[in-house]
Amino acid sequence: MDIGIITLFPELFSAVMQYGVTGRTVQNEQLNIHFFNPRDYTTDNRRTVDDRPYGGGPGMVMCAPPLVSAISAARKHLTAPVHTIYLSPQGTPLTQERLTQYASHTRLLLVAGRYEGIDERVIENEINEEISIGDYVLSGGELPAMVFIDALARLLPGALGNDLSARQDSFTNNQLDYPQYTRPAEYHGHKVPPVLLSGDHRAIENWRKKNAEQRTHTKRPDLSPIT
Ligand code: 4F9
Repeated sequence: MDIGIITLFPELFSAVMQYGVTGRTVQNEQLNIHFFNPRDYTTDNRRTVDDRPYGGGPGMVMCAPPLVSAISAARKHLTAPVHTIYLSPQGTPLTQERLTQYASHTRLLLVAGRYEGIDERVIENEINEEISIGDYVLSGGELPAMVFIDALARLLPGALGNDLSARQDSFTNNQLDYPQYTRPAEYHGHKVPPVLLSGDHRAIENWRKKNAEQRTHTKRPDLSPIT
């Protein structure tokens, strides 16, 4: 899979590119990440990427021309068509279900904004989909883009070394995961539920199913499990 990223701060992405499961997918080239920095597509001596909002008000807005030039360069490099996603609080909430769909796309382009946002005309003309990772405001789209990449990379074939663990994750079937335990079997007087030590696989499966349903109901009553 190829992912292009439009960002003023490509260095931030070392967090996902150099560590853990996501780092391994980059190392294996299951995931190829390509950066395009709008700063590199400016034409003035000061390399300006932002300006004051028309109509007044606080903060700055990312200008269309360097952003669109960076997007065009990315499309050319990735060979169009590329599904282009802008990470923003105005977007559709990201879900595990949507991520499983993106995992079969071969080319994605993520646009990370800074400041108060990007010129609306870029959204109208260049963006296929706006995605939000939650109802809060960050100082830029880079962290949401990294959240997106992390959640996606672990779904790529072979990324986990264990395909079962992806299917049993929280939110698969719109349900939370069951409780997990490991050694020691007793910790400060707290015992692991005995059924998990019983070796009775049917009983264990029933216990996990029941507990996943129970905790989804109590902790996340807004979720409707798919059974
Ligand atoms: C993007 C917040 C996606 C939540 C981008 C400031 C953002 C965001 N989900 N906040 N820039």
